[in-house]
Amino acid sequence: MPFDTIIKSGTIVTAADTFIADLGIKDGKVAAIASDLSDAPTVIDATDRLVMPGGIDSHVHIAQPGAVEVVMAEDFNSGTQAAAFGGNTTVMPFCLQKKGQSLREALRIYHKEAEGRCHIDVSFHLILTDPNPRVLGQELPALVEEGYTSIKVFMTYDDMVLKDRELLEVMAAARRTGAFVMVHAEGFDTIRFLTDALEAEGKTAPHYHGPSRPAAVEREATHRAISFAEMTDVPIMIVHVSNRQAMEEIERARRRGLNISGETCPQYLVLTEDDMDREAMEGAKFVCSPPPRSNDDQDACWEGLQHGIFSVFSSDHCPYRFAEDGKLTPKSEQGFRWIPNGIPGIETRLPILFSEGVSKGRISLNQFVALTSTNHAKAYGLYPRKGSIAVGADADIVLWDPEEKRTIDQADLHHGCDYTPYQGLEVTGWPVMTMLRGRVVTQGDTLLSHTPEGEYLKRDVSPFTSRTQAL
Ligand code: DUC
Ligand code: ZN
Ligand code: ZN
Repeated sequence: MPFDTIIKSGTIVTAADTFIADLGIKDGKVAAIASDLSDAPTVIDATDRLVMPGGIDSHVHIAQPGAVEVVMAEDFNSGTQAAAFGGNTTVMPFCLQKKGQSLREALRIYHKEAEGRCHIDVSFHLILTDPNPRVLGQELPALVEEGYTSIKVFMTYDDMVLKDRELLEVMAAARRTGAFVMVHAEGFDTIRFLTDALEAEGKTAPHYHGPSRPAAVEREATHRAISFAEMTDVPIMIVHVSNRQAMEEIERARRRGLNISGETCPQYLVLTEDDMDREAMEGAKFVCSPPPRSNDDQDACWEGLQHGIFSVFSSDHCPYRFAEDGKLTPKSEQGFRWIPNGIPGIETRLPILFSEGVSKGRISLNQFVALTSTNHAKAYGLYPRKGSIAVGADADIVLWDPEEKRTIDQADLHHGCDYTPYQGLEVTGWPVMTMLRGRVVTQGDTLLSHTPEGEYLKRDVSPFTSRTQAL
């Protein structure tokens, strides 16, 4: 039999094209795209459905340890299930190196957590918090060779921040090894200075998280990171960009010919600083970094998506329960400084961008696919195996009902968190089936992959960095 499965009469959408066709799947790969396929034991009618490459969420945190009393509300089982229900087939969580720890030891722990628990494919970025000569000179080159081809660095947080010299050393090592650097661009000292000043005035409610790290903090760090990338001649990705000023830094750098990429996230499109100003500790549910900002900043994030300043749209899923082990530790009640930074969003990323973007006419269907799947695969070395619908690619597919109307409700979600910051948001468009390598993982509200079939993905070096190396 030529095919295992045929998806019939769907509207296939890639980053480039939209057309009605049948799609034949064999041995987990797309085997044919044609006008009238037949001969398969399973035929799925996709009339009036969009058939798109499964979402790739290249920025999620799963089972990542935080401060001592805080627990992340997600393991690889719940996180990858929720991702599948949200139309995703690959996620890229972070593997956090603790100070003094080797990268290999950090990876051993994360692989153990993920092994056998993933319902979709997974690949780790490395967070470098201790970039000593052994890490940069020996471990990193070997790990890049082994398919760990991206690293994240932080310009803030007590236990993660890198000094400017360290940032430069990491970027120089990236230049040598081909690792692609993702930057959390907020300045440590500026945040500390403003936080201390706010606390001295008794301003400790969750709402003050925003003023403790205003747009200028992010703009300054973005500018600094871009300048360092220019000096060391490496492409970088500025992640979770929240505002106009930071977006314009990236835009300016790109106009000058620098290979700087940008990422934004749902929270910067549909939440604002006012959400952190809700009664009592409710505002803590929206505390993430960078924080949600103004309506004008939302507009800027849309402009960045529309004009390609941002090439990837990720969730930055970083879930902490609204409970004693998450947002509401005894310390958090003393002041916003102690509220864990991060919100859930792995399951709602695609519906939010589809509804606010495609259904409301802000972006095209093809831009939607590029921003949620294709560009992630390209930037992080998974293309063309992932990120498109093409003969030979993995049959990672989401079937989408563009007309389905839903109101986002925590009761319907599958993540490990006990709330969603998007509660009550009305959306048009919802994933109705997610397939991983030709096998149905979720259909409607049912999980069909009872045995997790997700694989760990080794990645090629990013084409951005391989071009740099070739210079
Ligand atoms: N950075 C992230 O990437 N995620 C959550 C918190 C943070 O600071
Ligand atoms: Zn970050
Ligand atoms: Zn993050």
